[in-house]
Amino acid sequence: TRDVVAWRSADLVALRRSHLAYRPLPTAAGRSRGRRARPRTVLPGLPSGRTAYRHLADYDADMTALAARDPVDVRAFTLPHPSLEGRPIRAIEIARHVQANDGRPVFLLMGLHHAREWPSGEIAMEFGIDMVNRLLARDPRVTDLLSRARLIVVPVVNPDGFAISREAPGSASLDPGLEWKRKNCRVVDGALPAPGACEAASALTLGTDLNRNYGGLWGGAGASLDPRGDTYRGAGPFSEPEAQNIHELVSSRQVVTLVSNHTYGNDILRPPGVRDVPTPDEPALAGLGSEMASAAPGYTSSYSYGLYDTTGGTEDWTYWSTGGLGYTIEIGPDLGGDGLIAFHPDFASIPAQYFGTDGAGGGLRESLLRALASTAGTARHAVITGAGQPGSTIEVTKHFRTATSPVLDADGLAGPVQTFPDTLDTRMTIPASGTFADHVNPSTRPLLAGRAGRSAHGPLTASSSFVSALDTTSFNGSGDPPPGSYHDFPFTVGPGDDDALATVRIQWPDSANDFDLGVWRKEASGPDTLVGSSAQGGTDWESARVLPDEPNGSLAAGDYYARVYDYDSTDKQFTGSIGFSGPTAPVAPRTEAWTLRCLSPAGTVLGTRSVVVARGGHADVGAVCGPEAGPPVHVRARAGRVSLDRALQYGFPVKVRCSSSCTAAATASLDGERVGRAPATADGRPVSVVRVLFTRKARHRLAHRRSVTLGVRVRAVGPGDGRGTATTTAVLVARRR
Ligand code: 0X9
Ligand code: ZN
Repeated sequence: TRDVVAWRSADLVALRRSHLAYRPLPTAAGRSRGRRARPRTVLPGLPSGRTAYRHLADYDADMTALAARDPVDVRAFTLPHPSLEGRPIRAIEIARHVQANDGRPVFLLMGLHHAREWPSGEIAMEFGIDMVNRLLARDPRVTDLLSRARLIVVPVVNPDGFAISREAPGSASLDPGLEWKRKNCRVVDGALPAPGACEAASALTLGTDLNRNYGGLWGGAGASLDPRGDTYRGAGPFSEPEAQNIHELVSSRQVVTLVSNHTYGNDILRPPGVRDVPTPDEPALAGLGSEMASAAPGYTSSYSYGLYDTTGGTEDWTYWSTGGLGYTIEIGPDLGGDGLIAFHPDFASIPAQYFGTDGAGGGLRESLLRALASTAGTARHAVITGAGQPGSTIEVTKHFRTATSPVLDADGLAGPVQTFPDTLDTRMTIPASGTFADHVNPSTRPLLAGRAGRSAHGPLTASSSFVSALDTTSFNGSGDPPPGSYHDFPFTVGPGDDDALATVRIQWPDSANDFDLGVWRKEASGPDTLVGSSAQGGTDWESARVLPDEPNGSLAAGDYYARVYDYDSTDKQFTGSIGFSGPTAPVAPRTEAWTLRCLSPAGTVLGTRSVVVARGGHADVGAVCGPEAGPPVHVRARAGRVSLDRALQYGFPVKVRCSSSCTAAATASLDGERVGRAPATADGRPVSVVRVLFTRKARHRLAHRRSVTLGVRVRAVGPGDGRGTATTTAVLVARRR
């Protein structure tokens, strides 16, 4: 790209309102210093007593000292992969009696994915020190929380980048511009950096953006393909050891709450990272998001895509693949100027961030305490209880394949999705009491649960196109784009239309030009509503999706317009198209199980269970370590009445009654051949309805039948793995044709 430099240029609030004046991310470093934050005098000192930003060695020393000061409650450890320049990535775990290998839920707090965002590491480290201080002082709230939950702090995810950024000011050997380094030290894809290569001024804009390298949804919108781009996604999903560390950490622990600190913008951001229907966990995610935001003066809780589109961000893997609630906190306000200084303003502003400015006990300290309290409570994760020999291991695992986004090519065209194997594997030891409680994420991945309903879209059913107006003036600034810098292309959605998606795409011949795109809905009164947007830099395309207001609804009827903003164009030429897609048939909700095993200290498998458990739910597996099974379950089943046509499309219900709580699954067969199945129920209630869905083959085979009688077999599993089965028949009759 050219010199289109705008480091999160203007006031973020104004940007948010204008939406599109905002530049996703810069590609080259500005140099000037902005104004300084006002020092606060009335606030207490930070928990560490520090008055200046840490250097990398200070983080190391602080973690070592904490573990030495309170070895009962603090454990320091090193993540599996060293950085590209060979540095260890260190972590501390803080909990009452930290060494006990019990099943307490985990809150993971991280900083410094982005090298220049120094406060992101400070707030993480200070919170860790604060918690240890409070434990040692027997503070009742902190002692209670850390008796029920664990805190893991990884203050410096990207030590190579941070060391460069932190040492650049005032260093004799480093270019001062390196203070604004953002990414890691992947100077050449697939290779380790030659000594000194990452420290060269010319490498400032090279590297992979670790917050675009996570494998879940990797490679989609809001990430760059240019190794010099500020949001460069890297050579492949999890190609960077620094992101892979967090992947492995989160895969080996039950991280039910995750906060990744960044700067700046005073935001608490939650998935999704690109505009879409809300996640299946919107109530829980929004709930904790606002609890955190309301504790810190000036902070607001919002969807991640409200800032701008991202894919391959931390939560795109952690949330969608584990179900752990994940957030990005953008610490600190925009300070104007060239936007750079707000990435690490004067250190004197840090206490105000941590303690809040109103002296009312708020600030990020309180936000993080609320995240810890949410972790300790059981409303937002799942609990598996059971019994077994003390000293045995309870292992909870899941294997699946993680999918990237359809991987975009340099023209922004979607290529195939890539997948890779993923394993979640966590362990605890059964305590002397002989009973255990394992605090885990829900068994069904949100990615799977989110497929329920109508979130997929059919093929393009209609489209129209438009061409550039050639009469705009480039805006290339911040604040509200002035009239004359954009042009509107109207379209309508009729009252009878059943469109589940509209896609507006513009493209232009030369990526030296830069247009942005907004899609607006006209309102009868009041200002129009922005319903879709796309604003990148360095591409020759933008693409915005417009979705219904309700997850399974249709686009609201009305007048819309695509607004094309001339951000920086000399050619003034673009072409655009507006396409509509209809809905696809609803998808039945799916469930997924954890595999729980009890292992003897020697590693012998003593028992295995498949456990389906929802967020906020509880599953008891009974005595899981012995050969003895629980009492058998008596089961009755009855197939509901629905027409064959409907059944082929949506499945048919089977009502199940068990003599105790149970999870039930069913299969349907015709002439001894299986034609459909219902996955296991999630809630373990004695009475439940399972829905049998037909296989694709059976749907074809049965499509023209008048009627069909199926054998239905229900299998149920109750407490202590007690089992039972029942059979019934389902008679399905076609509507008269
Ligand atoms: O772009 C980013 O990575 C974050 N902003 S920053 O200025 N600190 O670089 C925002 C990321 C938000 N999105 C996700 N976490 N998915
Ligand atoms: Zn960041």
